[in-house]
Amino acid sequence: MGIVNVTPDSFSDGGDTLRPEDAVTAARAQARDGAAIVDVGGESTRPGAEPVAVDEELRRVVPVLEALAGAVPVSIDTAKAEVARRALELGAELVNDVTALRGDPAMAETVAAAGAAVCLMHMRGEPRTMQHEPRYEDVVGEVVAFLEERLAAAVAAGIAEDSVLLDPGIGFGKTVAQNFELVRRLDAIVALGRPVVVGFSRKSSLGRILGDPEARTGPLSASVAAAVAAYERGATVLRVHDVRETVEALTVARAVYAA
Ligand code: HH2
Repeated sequence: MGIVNVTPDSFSDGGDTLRPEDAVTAARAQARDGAAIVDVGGESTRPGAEPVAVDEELRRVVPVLEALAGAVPVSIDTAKAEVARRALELGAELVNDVTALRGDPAMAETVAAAGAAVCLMHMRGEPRTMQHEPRYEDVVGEVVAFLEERLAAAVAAGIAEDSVLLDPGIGFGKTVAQNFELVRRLDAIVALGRPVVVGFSRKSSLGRILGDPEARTGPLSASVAAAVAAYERGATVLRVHDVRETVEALTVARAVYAA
């Protein structure tokens, strides 16, 4: 899954693809480079991010979705039902909701009515405050219990179980150690029986484990390593900014298994 952020403030690429034509070019390039789907987002969820109004989010993403319709498989990264509905009308196949259907009471019904797929992600708190001393007794157990409950809620709302993907939410209310523990013990999430999405790309835990305690991002090399580690533990969707390098690394990792 490639990432195209149509935002001025995303944590690693804010502003790079804010102009619709730049976002469309980036999405097409990611598809050419091997992305199975491109995740288009108009609101940053970085720690401390301020929410974006629905009109502004639509203004950012709709021209991009219109241009990509029918050409590139698209996922819409939004917590707003109105944005999801418009994106689904324009051909998006998947709603990537970092609130796992908790952010907007109309979201579950919107996804169900369209027969779309949905990614349910674990997040502690909300982006504005989520990194304020995250504490868990057992981070893996709590993430698994949360995802299990959200999967049941999605199915109860009429979303087909087969259409649900689950994501531990790397960096969303977790310490560096907790992020790595979630990848190390990914099998506990895989055991829920749904495809697992992991988004470790460029996240600050990668820069921090490399020795900079103040890092806001992590480098490409570390992002690729994290994607391969997650793949080897059962992740089926890797959400990444650098598609070509990740696809190459995953091709090699897969060849090891095939051999
Ligand atoms: N991470 C980000 C945003 N959306 N969605 C899922 N399912 N999983 C993730 O790990 C995830 C996500 C943060 O990355 P990015 O989109 O590059 O940054 P920003 O939220 O600042 O736009």
